[in-house]
Amino acid sequence: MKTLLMVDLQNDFCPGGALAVPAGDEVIPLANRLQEHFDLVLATQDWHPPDHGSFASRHPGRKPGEVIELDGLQQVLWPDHCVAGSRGAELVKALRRDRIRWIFRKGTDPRIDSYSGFFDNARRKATGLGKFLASKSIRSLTILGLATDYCVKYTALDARLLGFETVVVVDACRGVGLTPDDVDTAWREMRKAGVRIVDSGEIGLAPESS
Ligand code: VGL
Ligand code: ZN
Repeated sequence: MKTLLMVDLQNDFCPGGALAVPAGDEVIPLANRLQEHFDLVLATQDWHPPDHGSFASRHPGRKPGEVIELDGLQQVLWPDHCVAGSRGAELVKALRRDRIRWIFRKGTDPRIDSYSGFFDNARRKATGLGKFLASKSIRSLTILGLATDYCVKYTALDARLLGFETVVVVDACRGVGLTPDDVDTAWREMRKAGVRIVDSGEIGLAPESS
């Protein structure tokens, strides 16, 4: 079954949002078109409590972009974003949603961030995505979304770790780029882990594989 996972296509990651990814909204029309080439469409949603530990506002004297230790892990601090139930946490309105079978929420524990759509950053808790895919005997996964250097990267790396054949659609992703190299480094790390990086033009052209 050809499976598409759309990562964090939420208002807060688009221009005007709390943690705007430059040109993040540009991927939406592509995400809409690509869905038609897949049998199963899934999504992730960053979904934080208002007092989430990744919010700089929870750490007096700290600013977004700084790195602290949170519950034993290195944590980049972010502006308050994707607060559960807020408008910023909603999937982008222009995103076609009628084909989304399930949305996996992550980052719900105030003490730990979760970039990957599979596990939180300490791998203490799973979102259910891995089990869902296993229950349907799905072995390959195509990923797109926001942000290349955080949630897309960690989702793709975990997919590889779990043994999925993993494809990321390069032109359907955009990165945060806290430092200028972050996005290039993310692509390099994904490639090194065996992720196949393709252009949207290559989707739907290949013969049925899974
Ligand atoms: C993300 C930073 C914080 C992402 C989520 O979706 O890439 N980045 N929370
Ligand atoms: Zn977040």
